[in-house]
Amino acid sequence: MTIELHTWNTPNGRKISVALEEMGLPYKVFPVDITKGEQMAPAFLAISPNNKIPAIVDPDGPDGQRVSVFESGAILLYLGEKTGKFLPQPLVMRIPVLEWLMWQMGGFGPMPGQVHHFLALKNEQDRAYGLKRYMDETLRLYGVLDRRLADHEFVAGPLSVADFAILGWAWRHERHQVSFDRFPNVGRWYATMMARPGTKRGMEAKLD
Ligand SMILES: N[C@@H](CCC(=O)N[C@@H](CS)C(=O)NCC(=O)O)C(=O)O
Repeated sequence: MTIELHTWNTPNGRKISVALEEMGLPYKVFPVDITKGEQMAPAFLAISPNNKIPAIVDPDGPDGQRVSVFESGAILLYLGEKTGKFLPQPLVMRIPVLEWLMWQMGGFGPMPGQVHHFLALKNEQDRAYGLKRYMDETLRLYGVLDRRLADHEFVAGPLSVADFAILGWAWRHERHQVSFDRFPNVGRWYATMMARPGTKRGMEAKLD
């Protein structure tokens, strides 16, 4: 049955369209225009109480029950559990997936997101401190990822939902003004990911 994807054309939204495409799950996009405040509509808040995209509704959830899920990390884990894809069962293999997924959710997203915010400010005084703080942290995180990918093809061993999560933000590297010249292993991983047909479809899906 078709999954409803309530989303917008943003890094957190792209994680889920990529995952759905890679998993071969049928889905229908329900755009939530966050530039017009549609994330505050009561019908959306009923499935996403934190008023942020993405959220999904699966009419064929556990025990055939309709279920909704918000928070992109929770959605990725749900879809991985549902399909048995990109989320290994053995705990020893699942640990790095959880680690790198949480790493993305806690840092490699919130930090470049702040860079996007401060870059857009006009007032130099308002801009300078925030931009330095969040750019330094964003570059540190890219360094962490680059070291990890130096001896791993994908971030958590086999391709996993953690790669989809990180890709959503790496996809916006030009917007947060990070060049892969400084992070060649990230560049290699990014090219591999973006060449995958499923990932490509997820990146090109119309979300707005
Ligand atoms: N931790 C959340 C973050 C989601 C998020 O920040 N979504 C942004 C777009 S990328 C949003 O909906 N912003 C609207 C708002 O803040 O009102 C997740 O990963 O799902």
